[in-house]
Amino acid sequence: MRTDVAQPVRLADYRPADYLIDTVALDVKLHDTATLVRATLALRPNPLGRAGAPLVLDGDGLTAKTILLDGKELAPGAIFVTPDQLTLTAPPQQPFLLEIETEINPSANTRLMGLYRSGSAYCTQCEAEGFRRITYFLDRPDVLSVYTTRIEADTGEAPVLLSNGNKVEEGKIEGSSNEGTRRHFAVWHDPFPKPSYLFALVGGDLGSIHDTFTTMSGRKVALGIYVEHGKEKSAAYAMDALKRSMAWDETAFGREYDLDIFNIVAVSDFNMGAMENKGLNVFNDKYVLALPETATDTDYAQIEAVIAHEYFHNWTGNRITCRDWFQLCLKEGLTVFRDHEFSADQRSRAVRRIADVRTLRAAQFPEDAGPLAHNVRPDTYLEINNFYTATIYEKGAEIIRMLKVLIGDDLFRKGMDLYFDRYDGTAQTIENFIACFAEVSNRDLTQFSRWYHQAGTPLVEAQTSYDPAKRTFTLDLKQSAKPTPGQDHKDPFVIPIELGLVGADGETVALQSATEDAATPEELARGVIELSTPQRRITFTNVATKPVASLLRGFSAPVRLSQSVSEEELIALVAHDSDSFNRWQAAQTYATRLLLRSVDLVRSGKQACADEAFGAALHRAIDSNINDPAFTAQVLSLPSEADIARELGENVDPDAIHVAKDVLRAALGRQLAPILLQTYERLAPVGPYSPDAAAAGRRALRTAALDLYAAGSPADGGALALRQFETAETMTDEIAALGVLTHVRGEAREQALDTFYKRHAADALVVDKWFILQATIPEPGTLARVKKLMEHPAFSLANPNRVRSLVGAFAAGNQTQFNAADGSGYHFVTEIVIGLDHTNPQVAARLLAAFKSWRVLEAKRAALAEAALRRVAQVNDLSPDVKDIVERSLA
Ligand code: B3K
Ligand code: ZN
Repeated sequence: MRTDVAQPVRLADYRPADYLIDTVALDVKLHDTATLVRATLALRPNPLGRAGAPLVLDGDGLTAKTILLDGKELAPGAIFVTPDQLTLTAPPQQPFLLEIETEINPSANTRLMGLYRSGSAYCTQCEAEGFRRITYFLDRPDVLSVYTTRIEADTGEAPVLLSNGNKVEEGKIEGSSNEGTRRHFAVWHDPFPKPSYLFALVGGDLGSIHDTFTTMSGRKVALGIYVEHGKEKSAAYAMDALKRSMAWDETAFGREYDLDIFNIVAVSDFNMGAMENKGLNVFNDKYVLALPETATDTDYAQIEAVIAHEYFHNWTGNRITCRDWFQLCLKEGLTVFRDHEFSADQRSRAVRRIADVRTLRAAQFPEDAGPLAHNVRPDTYLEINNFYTATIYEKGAEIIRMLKVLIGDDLFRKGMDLYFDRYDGTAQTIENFIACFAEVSNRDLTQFSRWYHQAGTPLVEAQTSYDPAKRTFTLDLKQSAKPTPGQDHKDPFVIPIELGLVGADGETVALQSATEDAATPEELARGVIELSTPQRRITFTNVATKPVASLLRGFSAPVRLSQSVSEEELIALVAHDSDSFNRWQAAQTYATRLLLRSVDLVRSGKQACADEAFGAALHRAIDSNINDPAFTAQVLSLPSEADIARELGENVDPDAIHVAKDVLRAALGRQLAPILLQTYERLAPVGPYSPDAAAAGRRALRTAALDLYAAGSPADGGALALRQFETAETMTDEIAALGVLTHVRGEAREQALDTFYKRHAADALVVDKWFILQATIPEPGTLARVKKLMEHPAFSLANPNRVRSLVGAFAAGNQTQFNAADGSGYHFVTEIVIGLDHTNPQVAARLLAAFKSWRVLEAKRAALAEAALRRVAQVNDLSPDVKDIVERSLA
């Protein structure tokens, strides 16, 4: 752990490196406690750097064994070495070679950054600053080098040796017998210059599956996925997703794979989802392994998305990388946008959009509304690992999507082509990226770029009025944004608002506008209004009867929309809007209003309310979307408790929200019982499992129907769930049934949980689902249950997936118990954070971010949350990761 007090890094201080490293030759002798790394770096002064500057290489807890400059030892005074830095005071001003030997202990690496062990395998994670835990280096993304990596290991312990690029040599080491062990080696060469964060190395006794992909120019690429022995079959879907991703990037973006080999390794100890190392992606096994009986449809969809995401990084991230970490969204936002588009093409575009927007609202909106809000392109950071956020990823993707909506599909593709052509092989900035689109579209995108530089979710308020005499329909739009940390004033954003007018009988009203408040012909033709001023009025003409405005279709901008629209009009939109996203949105808006009213009632000691008209609208939605079960399932899923908390925005009482939601679900479940039962029976599984979107959609609707039915009729619903639980052939059906059973207190629940564990005890990823279900039970006994589960042999604080499934799910997915009125939830989570900070600060900091919305809670809870955070802040020797989160949360 670092001992110095971390200083903030500022974008304004960026300057190019003083030296460049053209080639890196690594010789790694794997050993579980004493791995030797010999790095030979070919350095030269950077023409853009300061001539004669000292050479300062980054390290993190390193022990240097030997250091040679052009083959010779350095005189004292010419070199200073600490565990965290290596300085040559007066390095040569022409090319020179620096050889550094370090010894590292992968078994002691609990932070899972740098070289560490997962099970019996050796693996690496270098992004953002993990390479400096392997050797001293210019560990920054704008220093691009060609790597040759020789790995040596015991043949028995690590028969598989992988690194970036192509394998150029391998062999046995003769006479290597050391206590009877045999050693072997492999040499990998990656011809593409890359930053150190994309370096990877894996050694282990792993099983694998192999396939090939022929690129559009006819090159054959060998594909491999490496997994724990015995799990090979579970990697088949990931391989299929990989091949589809490779083909899609060729057609959608003209991007072809560039090496002869593409390997993926799945490991069970991993801080995040996966990592895009050049030619050697390393994955959390959760995003690789799937069989129908172990993985849900959601897991399959996530595997497809993450495999695609990491693969797409090969161009957006690897071939063109980031100049500095402030530009993180250049690769992440763009690559999320690309994986969203891929999933939309592979599945249902509307349903994917709904799912993506749900994620954005659940994860990014609260971040942007709280103390951890930051710009998509930040100006300063204390710990870069804390910036792998929903804002960088999801909002970053939304900005790209808006850009596409604004300039249109063709110019967007032209802009991307120009970006790839112009910047291939370089480390880039957001400005240079945006300039490509400005150039091809001939538009000034300066104001649009504010999306990168102003945090917070803008609010768009829309008022409409109809004048029957003039047959005009007037739309008044207003944008505003609340202050966020460090930003009191916000300049207007460019907000593309896709819209349509829905006539009284559901017909589409043609968009015409010819008054002084006119929309431009281009806006009318495309149905996209640009709101780039604080207010704008648009008058539509020739409107025969009063229409309903369907605004922000497809969620065309990441804003909050407040629209003057009646409940009857919302119901009309649920039935008739030609934009599926807005059909779903209208139902969500209706439910949200209902729930907000209900929360008020509960808090003033009255009964929560329901609404028959809404039930009737849902009934019609089930009937009329009979051919789109995936969509109908989304309509039936009410806003989450966190959604309601966010809408309230202040004085939040999670218990009242929970009661309101329970009452509404129960009422809807009773009102819709016949059609829910009928839907449930109609969609019973037929034939073998297939993970495709259509089949998954049928299962999703069946699950939603069971869930709502059981909310209204717990006894009957429980019986159905039990039957499903006992006969389920897929994890999707099994866990859906267990979810219903888990929400009813009693013996049946405990028995079902027990049975589930016994069935799946051998599969850690399935046991994670068991942890999640229990951690999210919304009743007072849950904290005690979670604490008890921490003693369970299947739980381990050393494994990030386990921590996220039990403690993370409790903190982020159990609104009432994490926010329990006695502060017990806060106390528990902060205790874990403090403990975990010693071993894995990244995971600890992530967990602590669950407090991001503490300021919107009602006063008593807010005070308890603040006290818990203050206790963390007072701990000595906090990691920069946790210190940064706690300080920003309290600021
Ligand atoms: N680039 C990695 C994330 C690295 C996180 C470092 N703390 C995965 C991804 O976004 O594809
Ligand atoms: Zn990424």
